[in-house]
Amino acid sequence: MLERLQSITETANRELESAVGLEAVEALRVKYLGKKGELAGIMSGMGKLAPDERRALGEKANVVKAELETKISAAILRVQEAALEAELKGARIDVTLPGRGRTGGHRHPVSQTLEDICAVFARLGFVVEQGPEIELDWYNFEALNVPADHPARDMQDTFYVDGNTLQASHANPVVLRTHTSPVQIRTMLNQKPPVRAVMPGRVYRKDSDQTHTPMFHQVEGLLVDTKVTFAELKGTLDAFAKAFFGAKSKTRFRPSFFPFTEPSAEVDVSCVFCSGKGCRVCKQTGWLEVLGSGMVHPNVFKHAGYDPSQVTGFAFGMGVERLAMLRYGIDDLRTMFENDYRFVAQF
Ligand code: 2NL
Repeated sequence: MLERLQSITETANRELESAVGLEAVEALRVKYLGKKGELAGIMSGMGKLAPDERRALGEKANVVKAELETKISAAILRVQEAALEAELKGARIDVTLPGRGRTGGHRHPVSQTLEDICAVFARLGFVVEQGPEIELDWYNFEALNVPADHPARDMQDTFYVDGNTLQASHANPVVLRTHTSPVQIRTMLNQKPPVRAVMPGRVYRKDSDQTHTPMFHQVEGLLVDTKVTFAELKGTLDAFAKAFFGAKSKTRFRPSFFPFTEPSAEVDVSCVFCSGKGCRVCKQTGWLEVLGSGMVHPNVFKHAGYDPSQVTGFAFGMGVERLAMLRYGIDDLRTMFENDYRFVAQF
């Protein structure tokens, strides 16, 4: 029996040394130390032996059992290390690599610019008003004194909403708003003067080329009170330009025309790239066009339920994509609409 115990120990050691994988080691543990294993087999036959033989065998069996347990633990460690080694070699995982950092989200440069424009006007006392992007023709054109034959009303320039494609056959066609001005009409119809508000949002025009997209963003503004003058329009928009483009910016007002304002002016800001010296961006003029503006036309007040003999006001509008491009030095409008994270993350 002692000899058999000795030979079991030797075989077990050999098998444990060459075992590959955790399962093989576990199988050997069951084979030698399990309830029906080799060692248990020897122990069960001990009853037939003489007492001193039994004691000698028992002592030896306990030693062998402890030895096997140690060897099995060592074998488990060995196969686990071998498995990790194989994984590292296969380059499936390199636990020594530093962790990958998480990139935060980014607001789109158009959103940032839109919010910044509104923030400047908020400091000047303007509130933010919003309204529908799908709008009745009346709010978008009629109330704004845009004549029926104005080219902006043409189906080639304006998106007419399904079921309203035959503009002439409908008393009140539905359009995608072409500017945020209808929000100003709605605001005036809903509240008495004074009004001091900016209207940011998406607008839609049937334009698509290098410098125009069918959807873009606008911020318009409206200030109505008694005795509002053109001087206040100039002061307000000059203050905006200095806050948005920098304190050294200058503005210039050029006569212009919009159906909804009279008089009307286009506002230029001294070129942000060359400080007015003349460069490629400002086409050597030293000026960049950034805003349209004017004194609210009396017909617009009438449509909005205000008495033009009692109130005056000024209004203005600007394109957000254009201001974002000037501010961040972006030269291709299309990058704004590609939703490429690598683009967005630069601002
Ligand atoms: C531009 C020009 C402008 C307005 C928008 C406006 C609105 C009402 C009454 C009068 Cl309710 N005017 N809006 C006035 C002048 C210019 O926008 O170039 N926008 C990108």
